[in-house]
Parts: sequence; C-alpha cells; structure tokens
Amino acid sequence: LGQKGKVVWLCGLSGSGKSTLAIALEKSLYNAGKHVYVLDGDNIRTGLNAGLGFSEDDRRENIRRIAEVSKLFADSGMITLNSFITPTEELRTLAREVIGKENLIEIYVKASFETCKERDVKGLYAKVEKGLVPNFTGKDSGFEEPETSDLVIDTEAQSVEESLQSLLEFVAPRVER
Ligand code: GGZ
Repeated sequence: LGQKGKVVWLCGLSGSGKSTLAIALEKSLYNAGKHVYVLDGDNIRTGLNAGLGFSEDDRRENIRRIAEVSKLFADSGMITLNSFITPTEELRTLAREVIGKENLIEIYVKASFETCKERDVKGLYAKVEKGLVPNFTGKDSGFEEPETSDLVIDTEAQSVEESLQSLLEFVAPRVER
C-alpha cells in the first residue's frame, strides 16, 4: 500500500531515561496525529521475549526479534519507538540490517553508569550492589558507547524537558510523510 513508518531506536544504560523519553515522545507525536507505538522491556520481555534473559545470546535474540517486529510495524505505517539498552555495536548493526538504515533513526540516550546508579529509579542498582543481578549492563556485562548514532541526548546535562525538546526537534521532521 506504499505505507512507510519509521523506527526510532533509543539505546543506553538502564536508568538513562530511554523509556521516559520514548513515552513522552509518543504522547507528542500522537497529539500531532501520528500512529505511534512504544516497544520496551515492559511489553516485550514479558510477552514475545519471555524466556530470554541477559546472556550475550539472549540479548542478541531479544534484539533480533524486536528488530523484526518493528520492521513489520514500520511496514504497517506505524512509527515505532524502541527503548532497549542495545549494549553493543554488533546488536545495533543487527537491528540496522534487519530494519534498513533508511527506516531507522538511532538515538543514544547518554548517562554514565554512576549517574544511573545514583538515580536508581527502580531500585535495580541497589540489587546489583548486593550481587543479585547477574550480567548487569555496565557492571559485569559490557556497554559499548555508540559512535554512529544519528542523535545523542545527554540526560546528565539536560533536564527531561530539554531532552524531550531536542528529541522532538530531531524526530518530528524525519517522520513526516
Ligand atoms: C541489564 C537488566 C538486567 C541485566 C534486568 N542487565 O531499566 P529497566 O531494568 O526497567 O530495563 C532494563 C531491562 C533491559 O532490557 P533490554 O531488553 O533493554 O536489554 S538488552 O537490550 O541488552 O537486551 C532493566 C532490566 O531489563 N534488567 N536484568 N542483567 N538490564
């Protein structure tokens, strides 16, 4: 039908602000009349990817399925906002290859491990400190800083409002059709 959606992919550490920004962006784009949908751990790891954990292989399968699903969403005309750590260049390349660079906007939501740990919105970093979370990203599982993102949002340097503003300014003109 010639419909073309887009995939906006937010990567970054747990607690960096990805989901907060994805949900705020969803609201703004929805209010502008766009068909938009957020995929994150809450609706993916509980359903489609229940059973996948945080080993290297599981993360790869997690990202692969998410990329395939968001490609279908994009084909249906949806703007999909993906909020996943996507910790390595290998995984980001995988997503790029599945979705196609022309349909993908890659955004790095940047905040240091220390900052995320201080925020500890969900109390997860406290559990990590107690040794209760194996393979935690930034601790005993790696995070490679993306170097080819289309946009970097520094949530340490900017407030949520400022971050959303820069995100919206960048994304809005790129999802016009
Ligand atoms: C990283 C973990 C882990 C481990 C549970 N490492 O901030 P959250 O809590 O609500 O979201 C994080 C989510 C990360 O899943 P992703 O699918 O985005 O990861 S990946 O892209 O690497 O596949 C975090 C929670 O799951 N969580 N255990 N060990 N994050």
